Amino acid sequence: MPAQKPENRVLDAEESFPRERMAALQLERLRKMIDYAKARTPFYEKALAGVSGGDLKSLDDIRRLPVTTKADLRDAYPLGFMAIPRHEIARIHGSSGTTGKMTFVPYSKNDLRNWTRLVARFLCAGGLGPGQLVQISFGYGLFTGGFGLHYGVEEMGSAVVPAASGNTERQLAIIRDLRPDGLVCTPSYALALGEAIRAHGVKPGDLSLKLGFFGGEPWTDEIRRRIEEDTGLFATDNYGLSEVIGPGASGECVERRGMHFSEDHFLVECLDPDTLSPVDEGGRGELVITTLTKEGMPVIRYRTRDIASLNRAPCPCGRTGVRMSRVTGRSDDMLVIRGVNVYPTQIEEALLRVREAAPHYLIEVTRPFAMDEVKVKVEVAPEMFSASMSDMVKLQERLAAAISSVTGIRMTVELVAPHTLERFQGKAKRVSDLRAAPAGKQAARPQ
Ligand code: DLL
Repeated sequence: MPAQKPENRVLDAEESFPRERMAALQLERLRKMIDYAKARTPFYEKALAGVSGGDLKSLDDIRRLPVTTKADLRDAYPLGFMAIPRHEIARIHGSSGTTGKMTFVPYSKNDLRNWTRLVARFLCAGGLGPGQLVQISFGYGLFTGGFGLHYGVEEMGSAVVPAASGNTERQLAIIRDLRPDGLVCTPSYALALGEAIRAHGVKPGDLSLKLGFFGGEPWTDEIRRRIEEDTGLFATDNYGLSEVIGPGASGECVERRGMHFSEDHFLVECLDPDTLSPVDEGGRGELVITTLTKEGMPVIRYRTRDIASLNRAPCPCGRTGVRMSRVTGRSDDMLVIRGVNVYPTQIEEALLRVREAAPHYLIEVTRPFAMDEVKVKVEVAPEMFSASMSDMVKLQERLAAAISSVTGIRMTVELVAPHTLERFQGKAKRVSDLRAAPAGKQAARPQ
């Protein structure tokens, strides 16, 4: 049953501001933000020495300011970027990141109000109206997903089932018995839930689910198609990161041609990660985000490490907010294989072109002789699992060819039995990096 496209509705006037009006608002807020951050945080007092907000004559002048990195935040651990007195903190979230120390993010009362509204904006954009019931299967905790979505759903006048993440059988019982209209989780968990729904023999037409709001990690259109096939819902993507707010930085409308940024709260640039100069209009680059209204922890030109492109063309939905493409990867996830840059999402895209492969895979990276070597473990789809050796060899060959056509590189493909790879309840971990394994675990370099 094809997912039904919801009606297009817009929550706030700012979402459809003419671009010039938005640019004027951004410049006014940016100037204030520079002075605010300088006056209240030692980091920006130093980094922005000699600059004041009034010096910026246009938004392009932001390029004269230095960038802020995750390492800068870590150096200021735990709350060195906080710009409000301790008694004004309304909440603290955090992100563990893939490596290293946690980052804590303090919010003021106003920040929480803005955040709630920003989440409601993308929920509305993706089809949620008042009076609906939404199951939130994100973790509730330091991670911004659970609480962020929770208050956004309530802001929309809808109700929440705070299912939190994990316990797939219980999630399915809630879906079956409470009949929610919407589902919120990571795309990889939606995939796992869809798979479990299918395994229970439930047809999408028997489910109540109509809308899915998925985010927190990269995914592809092919994964979206599979989730929709298994569940019958209409799935939209939304993006954000704790350092700038959490979910709610951008989200898809029902056209699903990119995620609209809320530009009244964020100024977004797309830069070449090596030179930090702007990429050509529509080109891929690293998103660099400046918060325009954040009080608790403002960031100026924060390097997200997320690679995507920006599109300023008008959208049929009427929103004018710049649209970002899907994130194709994080610049720190990039693998260099025999000199070629490859992102895990490219490998995913290739695998999912082959119907007999299940959308469950693990990329194992080793560095036996100074170059990255990649082995891709792929589950065979249960209905395709065959005892015939020659069919399996052919499938393996087709997968290797698909990967090679997308990435330009031959990789070793290993087929594994259905349901043998790990399923994820939060963000998926699809790359197993064994390059830093202790000496002796990997082959010695030949002389
Ligand atoms: O993941 C915030 C969030 C929660 C967004 C729920 C959407 C839904 P962090 O844990 O700080 O915050 O991780 C942020 O996750 O820099 C991206 O690399 C990745 N990410 C988030 N959303 C998407 C998305 C939350 N829609 C990091 N597509 C970001 C691709 C995403 N990557």
